[in-house]
Amino acid sequence: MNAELETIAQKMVSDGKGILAADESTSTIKKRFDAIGVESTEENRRDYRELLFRSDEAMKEYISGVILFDETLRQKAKDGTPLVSLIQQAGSIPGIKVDAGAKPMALFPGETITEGLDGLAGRLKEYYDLGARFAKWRAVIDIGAGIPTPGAVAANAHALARYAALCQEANIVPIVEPEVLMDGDHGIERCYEVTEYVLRVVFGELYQQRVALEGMVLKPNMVVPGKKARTQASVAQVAEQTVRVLKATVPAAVPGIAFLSGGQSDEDATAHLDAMVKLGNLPWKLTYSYGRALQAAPQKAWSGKAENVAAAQAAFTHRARMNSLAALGRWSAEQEAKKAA
Ligand code: 5MM
Repeated sequence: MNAELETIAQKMVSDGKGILAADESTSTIKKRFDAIGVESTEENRRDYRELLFRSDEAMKEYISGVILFDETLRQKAKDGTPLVSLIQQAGSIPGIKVDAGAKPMALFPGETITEGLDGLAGRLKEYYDLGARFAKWRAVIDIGAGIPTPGAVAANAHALARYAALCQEANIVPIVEPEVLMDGDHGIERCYEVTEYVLRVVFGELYQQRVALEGMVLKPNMVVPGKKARTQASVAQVAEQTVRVLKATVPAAVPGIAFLSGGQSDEDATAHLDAMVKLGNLPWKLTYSYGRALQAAPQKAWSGKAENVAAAQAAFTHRARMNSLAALGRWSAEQEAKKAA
């Protein structure tokens, strides 16, 4: 096993630290900026991400690594410092999203296949030279009438495993992200069933493609009911079902599991993580790799105005601190309310 990969993977999930998913592609960041009335120009995207990476306490204490979009990996801060250097100076690890997005899958109506394997070996070499030490690839699995199908899950799992193998060969730790979406009106049982199936297929493919589990990080969804489900679940139910499915499917050799937030409210994402860690007796570290649940508050506070930078940094630091406490199993609703006030 490659010791460098193992060391990086362990650092990504070290105690009380988690990952900031700031890898929104151009179309996704436009949607986020539209929501706060900010034009999505290269300069605005730079200014926004720069304010996150210059949030000293958050970056040094709570953020082990940042997933970047290609543009950001090459961008410089206002004063000319590469954004990658800001992340490194804080002791955090730069990472890169390398998939080319989920595209409609031929002959599988309503399902997608994530693209981006062509030429990936060459891109990974360049990304390593630019400072990236881990990467991310997201497969998207939707739940609906007759979906997901075994064919689409197999194709996505195969692509995830081929990506992970290419990363490890390039000395880059792969984050393997099979996201079962929480859209729809299905119950928590259906989410459990699909998540179990997807994880079993993904780990089968990782084995076939010779991926060293010690040198990767899993980024899964939590087991939750669909957003439109009539019966929502308690924090305890989500925690129990999620840990149960992970124990059933994820080998102990995986150093850590860093969840996506998937559209949960900021506080739900924190409370669920905290409740899982509090269950204890886990073979891997559990932490966060949140996009929306870490950034919704700072985006709103910033709203594109230079005079709001300090408020946005405070909002980001607060969410990062709350999630850090959750990853340690030390978060409480009282603490959240007190700090927010
Ligand atoms: C930050 O959003 C990531 C990139 O999305 P697109 O490729 O669609 O632009 C996304 O993959 C993200 O890393 C994960 O879904 C986790 O983010 P959330 O918001 O679910 O925590």
